[in-house]
Amino acid sequence: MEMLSRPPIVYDPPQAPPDPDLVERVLQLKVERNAIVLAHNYQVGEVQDVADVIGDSLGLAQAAARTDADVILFCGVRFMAETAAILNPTKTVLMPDLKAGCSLADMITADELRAWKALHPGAVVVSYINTTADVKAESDYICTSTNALKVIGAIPREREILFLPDKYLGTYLQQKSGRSMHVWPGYCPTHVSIRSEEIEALKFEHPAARFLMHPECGCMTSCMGLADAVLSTEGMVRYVRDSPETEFIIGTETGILHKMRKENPGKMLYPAAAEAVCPHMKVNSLEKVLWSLEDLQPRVTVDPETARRARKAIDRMLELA
Ligand code: CIZ
Repeated sequence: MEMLSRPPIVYDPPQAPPDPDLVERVLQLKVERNAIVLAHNYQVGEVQDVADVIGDSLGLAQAAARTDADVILFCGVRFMAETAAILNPTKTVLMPDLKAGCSLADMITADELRAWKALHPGAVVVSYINTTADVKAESDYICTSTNALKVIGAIPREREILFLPDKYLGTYLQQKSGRSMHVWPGYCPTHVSIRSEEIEALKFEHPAARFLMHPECGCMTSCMGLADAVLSTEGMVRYVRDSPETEFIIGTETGILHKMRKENPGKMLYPAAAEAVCPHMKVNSLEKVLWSLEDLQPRVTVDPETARRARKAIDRMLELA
């Protein structure tokens, strides 16, 4: 009965609307610079609201490849802008703030991967898209949470697999594919803050709510049984949009709720953990978007040889997807 006396959960508080002059100046500059603004699903609302495309890292990198804009302002974290730069070597790729890194991507370096490969000669290296360009260049395949099972399924069963860097996604893939893999012990600190106790309490308060879980969640083992679906960010956006259900518990970074709420005004969306806020994603702001468009800085570049090798691994994934 303890759960009945639990204080109500304070969901993400409403944000003050941005300065309309700032918004206006950003919109003008996009035209003057022939720039496209791409925003990841986890960006703050005011950045999403001035974006031309909102999506996951791969979808945004592909949108960058389709555009005839001269300038791509990538509002996400560094590995995402690097992926866009690798897929679009002739375009100017900017980020509002180069300090927007990724704790998960930083959990394995290219040197560490080379040492790991040396212990398993002949193994196939499958790297999650949350990796630096240097690590991608050492990989055979890149995957996203949308296509990881397809990528694993394309590798002959007799081949040894090194999967990196997320141990929870790796565990999920092993369970779903029935393949045993060597998994790097990395994790996303934001997704680790999502706990099964909170989900159980939310389900108790909202019994009709569907729980959508991201495979990076640290509570993978205890949360799997509670999940109605395990999905990537784009998978969650589509699920909420297309489902006839009206209540959802969203098990990923809370920035995604902005887009979901705009698209689904009649549906109730609860963050699985109000504290699942990525500090790196939140480094970007509308002011920094403006400064970046004004100065055409900071630019994201990838060493051409690293980009060539990383691109091979990305292209292998794209051929399968
Ligand atoms: O690829 C992305 O954008 C990430 C990191 C997660 C997802 O599920 O979309």
